[in-house]
Amino acid sequence: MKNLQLVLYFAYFIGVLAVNAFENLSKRNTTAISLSSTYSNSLATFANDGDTITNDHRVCSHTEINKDKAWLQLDFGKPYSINTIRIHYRNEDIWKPYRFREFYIDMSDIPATQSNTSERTRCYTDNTTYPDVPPFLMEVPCKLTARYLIVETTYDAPEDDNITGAVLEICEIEVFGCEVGEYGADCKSCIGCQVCDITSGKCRTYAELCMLSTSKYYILIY
Ligand SMILES: *[C@@H]1O[C@H](CO)[C@@H](O)[C@H](O)[C@H]1NC(C)=O
Ligand SMILES: *[C@@H]1O[C@H](CO)[C@@H](O)[C@H](O)[C@H]1NC(C)=O
Ligand SMILES: *[C@@H]1O[C@H](CO)[C@@H](O)[C@H](O)[C@H]1NC(C)=O
Ligand SMILES: *[C@@H]1O[C@H](CO)[C@@H](O)[C@H](O)[C@H]1NC(C)=O
Ligand SMILES: CC(=O)N[C@H]1CO[C@H](CO)[C@@H](O)[C@@H]1O
Repeated sequence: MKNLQLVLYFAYFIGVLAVNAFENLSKRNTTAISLSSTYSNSLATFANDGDTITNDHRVCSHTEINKDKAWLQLDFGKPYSINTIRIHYRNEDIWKPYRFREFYIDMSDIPATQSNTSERTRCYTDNTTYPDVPPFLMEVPCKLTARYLIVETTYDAPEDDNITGAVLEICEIEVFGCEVGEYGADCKSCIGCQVCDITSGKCRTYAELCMLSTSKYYILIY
């Protein structure tokens, strides 16, 4: 079992190096991270401190209980072009990612405190239904350009006996992308135009970058 875990961890690590040479924007010193509310000492910054431990909620971000909505927001300070997002979710022996069902990810130029979902662009919707749980480690494609990235949920997990409402418990979020006007894993300048598709480098209009999202399938990292 230990060996298997080691092999899987190694495979994951190779995956990180091979697939994601894109810059990890959540760690930039110009990126601000925030939560809709904070449970105990489980601050938003636990989700971008580089610590990817998922089996100890004390080192994860955690929103307050008994709220209708829970979100985690990354403010990049200006629009960036995103390629993929990797989320490490709380996953303890006694507490699986029940509250992670039906989460969604939006991008917007309006912050979460001021926007409703109709003013954002959806890049991912989880459709996990009870009693299944989403994978605690997942990489989601999100090819959009905007200033704010919002992971949000209104889901009320049935496993929460005495607690109602939505809770988010993100242990780490890594966002891989480039400056607007760059593409490819090493973030090269677009050729022959101002803005282009982040993976192919094909010239696009800025409006297209803010609307096109081909994200549908997540990649399991195991
Ligand atoms: C932020 O990061 C950039 C690039 O790594 C660096 O040049 C700059 O000095 C940093 N600024 C602060 C305030 O740490
Ligand atoms: C969302 O915001 C828009 C613009 O402010 C507003 O017109 C609309 O009624 C809002 N929708 C909801 C469901 O609050
Ligand atoms: C839920 O509430 C009941 C009655 O107040 C209490 O006995 C029980 O310990 C609570 N369970 C949890 C998990 O807090
Ligand atoms: C979840 O369902 C919505 C609505 O049917 C769909 O647009 C979306 O692509 C689904 N998400 C995934 C990951 O399949
Ligand atoms: C979780 C985390 O910090 N991931 C990566 C973010 O980006 C930096 C620099 O590119 C990497 O060193 C981290 O491993």
